[in-house]
Parts: sequence; C-alpha cells; structure tokens
Amino acid sequence: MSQINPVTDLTLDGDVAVITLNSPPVNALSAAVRKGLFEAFKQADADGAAKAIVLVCEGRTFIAGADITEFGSAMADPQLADVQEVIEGASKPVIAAIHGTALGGGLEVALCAHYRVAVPSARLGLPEVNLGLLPGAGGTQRLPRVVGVENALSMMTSGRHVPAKEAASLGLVDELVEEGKLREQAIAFARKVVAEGRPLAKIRDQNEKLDAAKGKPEIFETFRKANARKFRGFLAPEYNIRCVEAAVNQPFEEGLATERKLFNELMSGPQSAAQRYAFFAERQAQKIPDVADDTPVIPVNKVGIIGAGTMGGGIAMNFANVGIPVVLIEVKQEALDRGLATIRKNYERTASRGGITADQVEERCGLITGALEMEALADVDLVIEAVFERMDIKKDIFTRLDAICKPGAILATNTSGLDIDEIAAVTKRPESVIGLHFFSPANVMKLLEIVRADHTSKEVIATSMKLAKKIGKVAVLVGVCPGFVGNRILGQRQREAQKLVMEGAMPWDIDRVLYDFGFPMGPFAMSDLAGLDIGWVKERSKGESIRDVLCEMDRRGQKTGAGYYDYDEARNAKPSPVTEQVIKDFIVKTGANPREVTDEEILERCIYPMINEGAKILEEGKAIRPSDIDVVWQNGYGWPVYRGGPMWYGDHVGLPKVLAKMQEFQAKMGDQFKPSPLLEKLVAEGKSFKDL
Ligand code: 3H9
Repeated sequence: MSQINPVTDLTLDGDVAVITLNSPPVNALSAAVRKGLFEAFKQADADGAAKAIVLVCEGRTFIAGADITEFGSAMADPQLADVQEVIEGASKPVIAAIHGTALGGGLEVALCAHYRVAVPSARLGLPEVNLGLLPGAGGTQRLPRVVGVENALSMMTSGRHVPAKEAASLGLVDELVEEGKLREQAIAFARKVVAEGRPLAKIRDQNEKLDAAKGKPEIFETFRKANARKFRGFLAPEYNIRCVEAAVNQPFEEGLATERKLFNELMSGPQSAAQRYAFFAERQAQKIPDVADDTPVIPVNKVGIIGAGTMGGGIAMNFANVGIPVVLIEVKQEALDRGLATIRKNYERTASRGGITADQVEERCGLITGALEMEALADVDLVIEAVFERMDIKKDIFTRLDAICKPGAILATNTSGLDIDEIAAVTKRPESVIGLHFFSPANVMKLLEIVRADHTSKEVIATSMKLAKKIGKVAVLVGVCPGFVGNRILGQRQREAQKLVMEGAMPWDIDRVLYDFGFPMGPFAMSDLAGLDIGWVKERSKGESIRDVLCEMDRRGQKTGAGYYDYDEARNAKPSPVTEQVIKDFIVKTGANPREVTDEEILERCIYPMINEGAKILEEGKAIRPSDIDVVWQNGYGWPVYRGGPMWYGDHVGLPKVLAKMQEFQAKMGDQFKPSPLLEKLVAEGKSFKDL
C-alpha cells in the first residue's frame, strides 16, 4: 500500500488498483483531495500490474462535491478538470464505487469514470442549483448524455439526490452492489469488465440521447413554462437549462466552454453568494455555543401530541414519517376521528402523486393512534402541546402533564409566541420544558423554532436539535420573547403594511412590491389565503379596522371568493373596487391624509424595520447569531434565499443606509422606528452584522 498524501491511498488488490479517499467529513474536492486523486490515478495508470482502477471513499460518503469553502478564491492546482482528464483518459477501466452521496463535483468525477457501481442506499445528484450555481466540471454536458435531456433538466434544476436504484434505471449506475460490500464487489465488477473486454466507456463520446433532442427547442420552452413559478427570481435554474441546450447544440468541448462561462458568471454574482451563505448558515445554526456536540440525548421512541387539529395532525405526520409512533390526544371522539381522517387523506394525496406507496400510507397511519385521555401519555418520551393560544389552557395542560408523564420526558409547547417560562413554571420540572414551534402546514414547512426557556436543560435542547434533523426540519434555537424570532419580525412588516394602506397605498401595490422582491406572496394575498376572519369575532366586530369591515361584508378571503382581492372560480386574484372603496371610506372616516406612496417607500417601510427588529433580537440575545435569523426567514416566511435573509440583506444594502432611513422614519412617524442601539453601534464602528 502506498500513501499518496494524507487523504489518498493507493493499493493493489491482485490485479486491481484501489484508490481510497479519506477526507472527512464529506470527502469534498479540496486542494489536497484533487492532488491526491491526480497523483494516485497517474501512478495506477502507469502500474503494469493493475488492469483496472477502483475509486472508493472512506467515511460516511463518496465525494459530496467541490469544497465550497474554497469558493471565492483562486483554486490551487491541480484543477478538478486536470483530475478528470487523468481519470477519463486512463488506459484501463476506471470504476467509481459509490456509497452515501455522489454530489456535484463528486458525481462529475464519477461521470469521468468508465463505469459506476453503487450500494442501494447511495444517492446521486447535481445540487449546485441550490448554491445558485451550475455543475461546473462537465456535469451539464455529461449528465444529459447518460440520462437524456428531460431527466437531466429535472435533476439539475431541482438538485434532487436520486436514489441509487433509480439512478441505475436511468443508466447513471451500471451495477448495484450489496450494502456493506462495496469495495469487494466493485473490485469484482472491475475484474468482470476486464475479463469481458468491455470498452473504456467515455460519456463525452456518447451522443445518442442528445441526438434525440436535436431540433426540438420546444423541449426547453415547455420545461421553462412548466417551472416558471418555481424558478421565479432565481438565475441558476435558467443557466442550468442553457447548459443543457448547449450540450444538445454544441460539440462537447464547446459545450464545456459554455458551461465554464455561465458557471463563472453565477459564481461571481450576488445570488450565489447569498445561496452559499444560506448553506453554511443552516449548518451553523445547528451549533449551540454552550451545548457541546457530545451532550447526552434523550432517546425519543414514542411521541404524544395534544390537539388533533391541522397543526397537531401535521406535527404527528413528521414523526410517523420516520417510524416514530405517535399518540394523538383530543377531548372529543369526533374531533379525534376528524384529525385522524385528515392525516390519512394527506398521506393518500401524497401517494396518489407517487410520493409514497400505498403500503407506506398504511404503515404511517398505523403509527398514529388516538386517545381521549391524557393518561395515554404516561409512557411517551416527548409530548408536544398544540392547542389554542391561551395561556390558561396551556397552564392547565402542563400541570396535568407534570403529573402524568414519566420523569425525563420532554414537555414541549407549540406556542407561536406565548411566554414559555410562565408555562414551565407550573411544572416541577421546568428543565424538561421547551418550545417546539412548527409552522403550518407542519408536515410541509421546513422551519422549526426551538425555544429555549430559562431553565431548559442542555440535554433537552440537544435532543430537540437532533430530533429536528431526524424529521427533516431546519432547526433554529431562539429565546423566549413575544413572537420569538420569526413572528416578532413579521409583526413589523404587518404593521407597516397596514399603515401604508391608510396612507394611500393599495393592498395590491404592497403585495406587488414584496412579490417582486421575491416573496411568494404579499401580506394581503397571504391574509386572503389564510382567511381574514382568523381571530375575528362577528359579535364583537364594530367596523374598527378595514379587516373588520371586510369580514362584516363576508369578504373573508379566498374561501368566500373575496377578501382584499376578488377571486374568480379558479381562485385567480384581481384588485377589488369594493375593497378600494372600503379603504377610501375608512380613510375619510378616520380623517387620514392619503398621499402618493412610491414602491421604494413600500419596500423600505416593510423591510428596514424588520432588519432593525432583528438587531434588537440579537441585542437581547434571543437569537444566537444574525445568520440564525436569516435561516428562520428563509425557511419559515418565504424570504427569497437569493437575497440571503433580512440581516444579510441589511448588510448588502448597507447598514448606514438602513439606519439613516430608520432615523428619517422615526422623525416623521415616531418611535416605532427607533433604531436599535446595536444598529447604531455597528454603523458607528463601520461594521456589519456579519462581523458579529
Ligand atoms: C460543486 O460541486 C461545484 C462543481 O460542480 C464545480 C466545481 C468546479 N464543501 O450537511 P452536513 C460540510 S458545488 C465543504 O451537516 P449531512 C458541512 O458544512 C458542491 N464543506 O451533513 C458540515 O460542516 P460542519 C455540490 C461541506 O450528513 C459537514 O460537511 N455539492 C460540503 O447532513 C457535514 O455536512 C453540494 O452542494 C462541501 N461540498 O449531509 C453538497 N458539504 O460539520 C453539499 C458538506 O463543520 N452537501 N460540508 O458544519 C450536502 O448536501 C450535505 O452536506 C451532505 C451530507 C448531503 C453531503
């Protein structure tokens, strides 16, 4: 055996050279990895005793891509393209042996091998689009040659990690091998290739699948149209599509040049910078300074959920999806039956779209049982209370949980803003109490705000963070304050949006500005979707707000065919003359002075107070770092990821500008705009949030 460098070994197993890469955590293509591969492949190719070469990785995964931490600075030699050239140009068969994930540059390396084998649990993909990029190491030219144009477009613009079995059916994997026997079976496969005299299959030379798409530009137009909504605002999907067009219309080398040019454009642009920031921000959020990685975790083998409404049911599905049994508590049988039926319906809908199998529907529904008595929670490891936002009810529930649940069980509340310390105080075990704030629909939304109360133990925090990852959520640890991080910042935007209407902007003006900024919808369209009557009580309504008046007119949102907007049968929204008149009447009634409100003011009034509130949250220690706030807003509130998040955006607009505007608004409109001392301090010191 010879060690090529600290991360690469080369051994001879009989007549097969085996190159082993070991560069934790994910074997990313750092300078050391590139150098190790380059040298190892050259040596193996020159070694007359080796008839084939197998590339295999140690640790949890095959190569998971380029080393993203190297982006933004010049890459040391050898370049990835040099490594790929020695692999593809080898004089003997090269076999990539894949486990874990072969992603981005990792898959692009594997695509230069002459054959690929994988264990069934492996996943393959080109996820660069999620970093605002495109595969820049030939992936855009090689993938369509293997899987065809349509499949390549779909894989590259979604970044999906394709399971090995599916990859095999697409031709991306030549043979599936047994789990745990990758190395030996890859070597056996290599011997078979040699024995059968199979060719050195170079993907670059395979054009049949591209020929099938030649002269059919409609393939691309149809794809663009079908995904227009999903891609809106993002540059990278369109650039990925253009590269596949180049694969079809240009010879291989020219296609590579097009890929390189478009890759460089994306890499140097602001969108990719924001998306790469988002990647690391999400991972950084998992690190809690005073909760060590090795903090013991509480095994969670059974979960109880109180409340079988939309929220409770959605939460339950998260656990059933990963095989954890759930007991769902309701007060009345009817409500319980309704909750369980909704869960089944949701799973069946997913199955009908091919997301899961009919067996999985049964399996998952079978994991969720119902009960009418809280005593059924005696043996659960975690309870999540998901009932009305009323402190008295929550306190009553937690008093009872304290008496019923076993010692050490985690007692969580899904409150979206109530004081969790007050809730914890009714128990004799405040160390076990935590907030787990899911977002609706809880089975879909990625964000989980984990709310640390004064006495929450480190074990409970560590367990909640790990559990969040297990159920596929993006978790952010926040502190107790009204609305926590997400809703507290949202409150600023909502207040300004309402005020702007009284100053002369129409709801659709405000929605348009925020939509164009990149949000999936503006606050008024959102209200119409959710229902204007959430929290509205008919008997007590006295026309004191525009919302009251609209609800009194039975304009309660999409469900009644009208709200701020008018809706047609297909639920398409149109600005409403009725709403406009209601607003005008209301302005007259309150004696407000409407004026022309510019789009620029709408944006600044809605967004800058959010940045300012984020600064206050940091000052109070309710979020650990600015990027955590951004992770909350990207994953729970539709902040366009290519604009980083409110704090990142603040840094990029320039904090002096944000501060100056807040001061201007404060002078005109009062202390709601009072700048946070942290914002003032950062500006005075010439710093930005990223310096914190
Ligand atoms: C690319 O390849 C461009 C090419 O086309 C062109 C080149 C010319 N680099 O996610 P985890 C770190 S673009 C550096 O928690 P998991 C990560 O920060 C790349 N570091 O683990 C974390 O560090 P820490 C295309 C990376 O098991 C640790 O590894 N590839 C990279 O949940 C563990 O990560 C991708 O976009 C990287 N490429 O998930 C794949 N990847 O512990 C990106 C990870 O200090 N990676 N780290 O916080 C992933 O999707 C997931 O990490 C993976 C593992 C699925 C692999």
